[in-house]
Amino acid sequence: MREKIKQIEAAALEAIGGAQSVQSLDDAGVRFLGKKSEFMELLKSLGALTPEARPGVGALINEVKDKLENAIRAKKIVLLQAAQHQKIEAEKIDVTMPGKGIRRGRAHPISQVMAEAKHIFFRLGYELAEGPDIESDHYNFDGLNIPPHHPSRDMWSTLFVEGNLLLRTHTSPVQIRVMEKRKPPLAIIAPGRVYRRDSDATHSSVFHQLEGFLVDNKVTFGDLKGTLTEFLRQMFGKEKKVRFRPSFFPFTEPSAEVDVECVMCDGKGCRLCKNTGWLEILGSGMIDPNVFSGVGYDPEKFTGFAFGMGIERIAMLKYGVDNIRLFFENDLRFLEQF
Ligand code: 2U9
Repeated sequence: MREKIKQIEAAALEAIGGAQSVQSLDDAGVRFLGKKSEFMELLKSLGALTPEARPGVGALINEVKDKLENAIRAKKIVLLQAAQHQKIEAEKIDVTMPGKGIRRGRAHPISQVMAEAKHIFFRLGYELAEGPDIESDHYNFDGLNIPPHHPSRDMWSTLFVEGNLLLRTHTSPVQIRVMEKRKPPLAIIAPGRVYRRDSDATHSSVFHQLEGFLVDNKVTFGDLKGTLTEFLRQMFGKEKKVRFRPSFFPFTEPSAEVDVECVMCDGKGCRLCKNTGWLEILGSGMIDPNVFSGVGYDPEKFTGFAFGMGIERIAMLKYGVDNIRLFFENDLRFLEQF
């Protein structure tokens, strides 16, 4: 029987020593010391021994049992420590690694130029007015002295919705609506999205305009020149020369286009300015008396100047962008440069 006990002891110590996990250690404990184990069977069979042999064998069984239990406890501590160590290793982070960094967004270049243009006029005392993108032909054309047969009304220039409704081709209707509601003096800017049936490298069928006007008694062409010169100097730089060229628009008389010295060659002549040394930036003029009559203003009593500009065009010239589509493709490699 002693022989048997020693055999079990050896086998159990080997199983405990070889256990690779807490689970297999517990299994070994059950196998060698559990209720149904060979070892416990031996304990039960003590009764079969002679009374003289019984105490000695009993003591040996208890001794071995204690030894095995201690071995299991010790091994358990080793295994738990190893598992803990492994977990810490797996979860270890290197706090000295550089961070991933957060990509910051920014305003779209068109929004940036629009905000800059608006703020120049806000500082000059202008207030903001807005209106609907879908307009009637009355506000988009008639009210602006654009005759029924004017080419800008035809299908190739204007996007019609239905009936007399269309997508506004300029923000001028906003100013008509303001004049219908209010009396001079008025200094208003009307920024917004406009729509035209034409697109190429420098024209998009959706683009942004900023228009504005000043109406009061005794507003002169000199006021127009002073205001727009100041605007262009703030937008393109104080040192830039500005020139006014006669032009024609149905809603202004007289009318002028305003050029700024070329931003790329400083007026020497280059590809951008087509060797003229000048870039056309603005349209402007004194508001036509017919426009005033249309909104119930007495053209003998009031005068005013008006102007309009395309924001995409200004952004293209300011930043040297040669294709308008770049503004609408939302390619981060492009947008991140602004
Ligand atoms: C009212 C009366 C007159 C606004 C004006 C222009 C000249 C002009 C163009 C610039 C480039 C449009 O975006 S663009 O294609 N605009 O040349 N706009 S005067 O005149 C007005 C506006 C409202 C009641």
